[in-house]
Amino acid sequence: MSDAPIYRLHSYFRSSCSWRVRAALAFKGLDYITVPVHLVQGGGQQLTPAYLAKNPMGQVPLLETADGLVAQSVAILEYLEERHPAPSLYPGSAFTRAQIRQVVEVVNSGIQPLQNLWVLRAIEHDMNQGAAGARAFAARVIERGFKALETVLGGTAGRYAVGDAPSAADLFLVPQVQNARRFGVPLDGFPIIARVDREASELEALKAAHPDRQPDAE
Ligand SMILES: N[C@@H](CCC(=O)N[C@@H](CS)C(=O)NCC(=O)O)C(=O)O
Repeated sequence: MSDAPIYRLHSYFRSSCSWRVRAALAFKGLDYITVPVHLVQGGGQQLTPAYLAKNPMGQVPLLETADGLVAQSVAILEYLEERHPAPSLYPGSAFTRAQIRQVVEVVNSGIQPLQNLWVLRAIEHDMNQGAAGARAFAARVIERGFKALETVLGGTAGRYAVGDAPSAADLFLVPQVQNARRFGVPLDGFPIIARVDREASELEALKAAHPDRQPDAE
C-alpha cells in the first residue's frame, strides 16, 4: 500500500450505507480519507448543488477513486472486490456468492430504501404523519424485512450470515441491525439475525467502521 490514501469516502457517521463501505475498506486494509457529509445540518449537505453534481441521488456513500466517482454501496463493494480481491468479501462457490448477494439485496433493496431519511421526512411532513408516524413506518418496514431475512439466514448462516466466513452479507446485516435498534425494533423474534449480528459485530472491520468511531461522530 502506498503512503497516500487512494480513496476519499463521502460518508455520514450515522449512515448505515456508509458503514457498509467503511467496513469494506477496513476489511481489505485500505486506507482512505473521510469527507463528512452531514445529512441533517442546514437541510442536508447531500442536497447542495456541489454534492448533487457528484452524486445526483443526493446520498452517501460516494467513493472518489483514481478511476472516478462511484456511488451506491453495492457498486462500491464490487469495485473494491475487483480492485483488491484479497481478502475476499464474496468468498466461496458461485452458489455461496449468490447467497451472499441475496442477503445483501434483502437489506439493500428490501429494507433500507424504505426507511431512508428522505422517505421518512416525506411521511412525516408531506403526508402529515408526524415524527411518530414516520418512526412507526420505519419499524414496520424493518420488521417485515427481518421476518424474511431470518428465514433466508436459516438456510445460509453458519458462524456468519453466509457460512463460516465473513462476507459482504455481514457488512450489510450489522448496520441494518443498528437501524433496527434506532427505530425500536426488538430482536427477540429474530434469533438468527441477533446471533449473527453479535458474531459479526466482533469483526475488526465492522468495529473500526462503527458510527461512534468516525471523525464526524457527534
Ligand atoms: N442504495 C444506496 C442507498 C444510499 C442511501 O440511502 N444513503 C442514505 C444514508 S444510509 C442517504 O444518504 N440518505 C440521504 C437522504 O435520504 O436524504 C447505497 O447503497 O449506497
